[in-house]
Amino acid sequence: MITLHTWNTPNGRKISVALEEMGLAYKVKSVDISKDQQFEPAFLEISPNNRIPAIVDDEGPGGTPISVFESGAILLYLAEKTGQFMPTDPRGRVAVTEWLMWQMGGFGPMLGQVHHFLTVNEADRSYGLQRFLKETRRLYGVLDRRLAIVEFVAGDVSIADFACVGWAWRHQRHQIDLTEFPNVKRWYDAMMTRPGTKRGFEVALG
Ligand SMILES: N[C@@H](CCC(=O)N[C@@H](CS)C(=O)NCC(=O)O)C(=O)O
Repeated sequence: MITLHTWNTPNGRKISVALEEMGLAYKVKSVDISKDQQFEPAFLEISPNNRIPAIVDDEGPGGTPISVFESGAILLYLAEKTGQFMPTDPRGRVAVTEWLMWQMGGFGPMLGQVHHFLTVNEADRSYGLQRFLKETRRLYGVLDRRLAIVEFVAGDVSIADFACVGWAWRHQRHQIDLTEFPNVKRWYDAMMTRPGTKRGFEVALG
């Protein structure tokens, strides 16, 4: 059994989507980040950076438990464990890894800054909000151009899609109108009609 330590956020949803898509049995342990539960010692033992998500897999390598933190590392672990959503050919693996790293380095951290600056009072937020709104639009443009030539982010459906859809799910919050990015909209709509992805967004995380 896998325990998913998480909260109802884009990074948390990436993993519930992956677990549902892969058909893995798991239970959810909510970590209420609005109450600073991410700083509790028991959680820090499995997630030393005090961020959700993290997983504990009772049946890790060699049949013994393993914990994994960082959503990108979790997605890679689950893909390797199940042999799903990560191609076996080297070129396909490079594409998935590229787009997973692209999400982890930009299409998440930058969008999250928009979410943050929207909570800051107007007098203090102008520079930061404009900077990260611009960067967010640039990243959606990159994704839109990519999705003009491939059906899914790295070709076939992969963990790179699960990583990106977790953040695209919050497009309204970071003030993106998907009709301005038609290829992203086509991909997003396709992802959201997948039964596993739908379940991953519906499951209660806290
Ligand atoms: N790079 C990390 C980022 C995780 C992250 O930022 N999680 C947020 C919620 S989406 C969190 O736990 N925030 C709690 C805090 O800032 O203390 C990952 O992808 O797992």
